[in-house]
Amino acid sequence: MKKIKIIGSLILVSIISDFHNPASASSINTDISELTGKARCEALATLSSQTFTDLEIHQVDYIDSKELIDAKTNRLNMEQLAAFEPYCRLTGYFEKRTGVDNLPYAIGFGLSLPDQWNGKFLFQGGGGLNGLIREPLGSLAAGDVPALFRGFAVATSDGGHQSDTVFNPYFFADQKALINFYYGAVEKSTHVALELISKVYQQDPQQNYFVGCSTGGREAMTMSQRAPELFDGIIVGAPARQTNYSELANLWSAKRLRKVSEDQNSSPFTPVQQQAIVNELLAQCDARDGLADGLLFDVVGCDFKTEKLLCQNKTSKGDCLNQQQVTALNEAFAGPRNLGGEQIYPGFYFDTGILATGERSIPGLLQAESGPLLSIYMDEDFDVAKQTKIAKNFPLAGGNALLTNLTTFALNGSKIMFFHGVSDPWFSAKDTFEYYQNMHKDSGGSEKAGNWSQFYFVPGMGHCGGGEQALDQFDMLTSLDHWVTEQERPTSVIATGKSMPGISRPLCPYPQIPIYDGQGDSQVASSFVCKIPNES
Ligand SMILES: [Ca+2]
Repeated sequence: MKKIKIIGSLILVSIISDFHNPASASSINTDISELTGKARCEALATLSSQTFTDLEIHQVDYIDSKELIDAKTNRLNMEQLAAFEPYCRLTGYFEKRTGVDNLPYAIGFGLSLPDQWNGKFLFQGGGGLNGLIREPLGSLAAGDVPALFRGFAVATSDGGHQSDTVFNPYFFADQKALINFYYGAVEKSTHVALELISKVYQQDPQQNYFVGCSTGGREAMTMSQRAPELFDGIIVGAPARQTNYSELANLWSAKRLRKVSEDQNSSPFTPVQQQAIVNELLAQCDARDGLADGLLFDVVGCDFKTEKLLCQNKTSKGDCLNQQQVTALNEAFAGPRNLGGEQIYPGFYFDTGILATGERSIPGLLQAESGPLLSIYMDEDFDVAKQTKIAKNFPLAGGNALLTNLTTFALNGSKIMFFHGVSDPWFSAKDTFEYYQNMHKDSGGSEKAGNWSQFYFVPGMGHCGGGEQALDQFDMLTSLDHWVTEQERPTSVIATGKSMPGISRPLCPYPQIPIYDGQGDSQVASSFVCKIPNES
């Protein structure tokens, strides 16, 4: 591995071995299309500094061994790491400036260029409040083989500000940093990446893709809404699309539940009661999809009657709820309303992951914890007028992904796939699904919009993955790629999960759900058919 640092026109070789001086590097530049592998990677540092006046290449590394990748930080499993292929990794900064309070700002980006390019580009969305340049690998929704190791050139961005942690809100004070966080950084980084790719491979990508979850999911949505001709295919996972109101809903839900707990500082439900809630939910809704398997695929059709949990309807003690608890449970999941009774955020689905303790994913809703941004208000009484005002004026609100007219995106021939873990306690699958339906309404109706957009519920899954019992491993990227390049609309996406070894299921595009055929091995996906519930 070799590290090259360039600042402006000055080249600093941080690990000096046989690297060339600027003059000889320049001569490499003219022949970059003839170079491959490590030599091309080394030449890239000079090429980019000559091509972009505003671009500062921070570091160029040739990654020729999987040992050089931090699998834990990058959340790569053994299979994903085993798929390794060598690549050139570049990080750089552009739009450097001094912002408010004399703080330095820039847009940082990362770009991974595989030795064996498949002619395609993928932008990897960010997470949290960004601030970090993550390793561009494209592993999300890509099953066992990250996009980079399939040959995609993969880019990512720090969102336009720099921090050591992903929840540092310091940049809220700076207008341009906010604009970049809203949408500017990913769009501009995409253009820089595309320029670099065409210089290196001497060819523009044939397809551009965007895949992101959480904040990355919001970025993915934002690109479909604000840059409708830039990407040919987009995967939106659990988008942080209106964090101000989802955080308000988290706060509301946690406070509503704590109000009926004995000490008001924790969940009102004992572990036995939590399990009883999920058991009753399973009893009422699990078999709606044809099989009582612990996976609630008929998310939309499940109308959970919580009153069945009341102690008067139960014989044994300890596994039932009193009326106050049932009311709190209903209200917590129904989501907050303003003083006029208007719904502020759509609330949450009941699902098996609501009792998640935090070991495999973020604590589920029954734990009565708030989200990360408004947790400071957990010690106050919930005042709906005050909290709604705070949420409305929250600095992130300007970046909410609200636009529902995707007609230009559709006319461009682009495709978009949404997925959301039904047990996600931070952002509700219900909210993303409502957006999806409104987007259809405003983009030509469901029949037309269904030709270029799909929505997948992932039961049991927490925020972007994990869950007590969930099939959170799936390769949506292959499906999207086929849809874009071969015009093959995906019929299902096969999912597996570490928490459910040996089990596979098809995830089906709404309104279909996987229905067991009643004959085959109920463990495996091939025994299930995607159908609309209650249709033969
Ligand atoms: Ca089921």
